[in-house]
Amino acid sequence: MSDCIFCRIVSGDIPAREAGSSDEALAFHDLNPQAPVHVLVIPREHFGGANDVGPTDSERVWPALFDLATAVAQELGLADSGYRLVVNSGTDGGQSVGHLHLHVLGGRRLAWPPG
Ligand code: DGP
Repeated sequence: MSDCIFCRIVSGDIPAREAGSSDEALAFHDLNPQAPVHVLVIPREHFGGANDVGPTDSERVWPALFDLATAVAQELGLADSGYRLVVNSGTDGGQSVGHLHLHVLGGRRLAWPPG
């Protein structure tokens, strides 16, 4: 989608600091980090959000996101100290960009529950 910021990052139109990639997914550092490590993992294909990954795509899309997220966490040294994987969905979930993304947050102790 040409008007989607994250699609434009996938296509290279908008620069991003890459943290990892696979055939299905791309990982890059968040522009507005909420932790010392804050990486976004997105599918290369456009899905508006969690609700838009139907049964046809789910076996391909979700494992690709979680596989790359855990690889990035390992690569960035978070595996032992721990980290959080988050998908914000819709208004109450705090989703601000309409392209499915998984947050990888780590590098400090994270509070729970979220405020
Ligand atoms: P969410 O609120 O869950 O939709 O998270 C969207 C995140 O995307 C937010 O933490 C800021 C980040 N973000 C928005 N625009 C850009 C961008 O152009 N580049 C990068 N690297 N991150 C962005």
